[in-house]
Amino acid sequence: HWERQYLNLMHRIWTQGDERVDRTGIGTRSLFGETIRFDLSGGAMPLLTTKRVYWKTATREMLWFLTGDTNIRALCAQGVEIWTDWPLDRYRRETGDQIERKDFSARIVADEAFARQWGDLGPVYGKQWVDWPTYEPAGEGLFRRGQGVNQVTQVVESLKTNPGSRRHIIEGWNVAELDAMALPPCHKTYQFHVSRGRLSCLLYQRSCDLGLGFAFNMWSLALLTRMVAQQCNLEPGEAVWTGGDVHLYLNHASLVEEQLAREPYGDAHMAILRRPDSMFDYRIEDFEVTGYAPQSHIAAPVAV
Ligand code: UFP
Repeated sequence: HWERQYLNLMHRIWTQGDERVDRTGIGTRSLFGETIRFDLSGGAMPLLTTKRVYWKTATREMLWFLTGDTNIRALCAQGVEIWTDWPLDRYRRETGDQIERKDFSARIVADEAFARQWGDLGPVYGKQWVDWPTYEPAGEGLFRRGQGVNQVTQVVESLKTNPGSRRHIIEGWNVAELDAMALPPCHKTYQFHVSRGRLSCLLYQRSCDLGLGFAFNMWSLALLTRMVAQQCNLEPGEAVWTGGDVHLYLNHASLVEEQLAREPYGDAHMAILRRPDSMFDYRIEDFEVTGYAPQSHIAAPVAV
């Protein structure tokens, strides 16, 4: 079962990882440079079965990235709170108001001006993916903003017209804008590859919280690959996940223990029920997952 790769990696990190103090102050055990592969043939999808993965939440996030939006408002309005902690943290720090997360989220949804002031994450994934900034000379050594680059459109186009290219890349790591982002991109580079009519994608993730983030990141990698494959009339190939600093937080001990005691079983599949006109026309109802019967959810704290 593909999930063995994940459980083995979890075990190796927990028992052999380098223990270090990280940015969050919680502490991690970590290994550097790891790969997990998944074969997407026949519609199979990499959903962990040793705990419930909320794939619809991750899918809503992917659709939100593709809109180019960087404000959490649209996510909160759908009950997706995976990005809420960052703006909430900033709001609490800057105002001293120790508002509850659910109240903060409700206010973001109800109050547009409040959302504009407090809900934006800066130029994170969505912005870089569909509107990477460019500059053009404006005379006297000055520059003005040019037309942004839609990397997603460009990759679909290049896959259709030049499938053999080695340059099919969507990049999130805009060095000049890192400081303005709530969190510098983790899943920073997606490279697509066509071989024998099959589309594969390799994700390079610079930093991975294996206990929480990975399940989402692996699903999203596969989802994006499936969507791009559909748009390019290619069969799904492999999803290849590569992590730089792959870690477990020290406060995830009970998650690790619980999950390593479980046995993976079953294979989830996903159908895309419609062929939307472009990468930007998918809706949550277009995705149907079957054969997913995971073991119960395992809660664990998120490091902000
Ligand atoms: N993280 C993930 N996947 C993501 C994401 C964050 O695993 O998609 F956005 C985790 C990795 C790390 C933390 O534990 O969030 C980011 O911290 P840093 O920027 O210090 O690597």
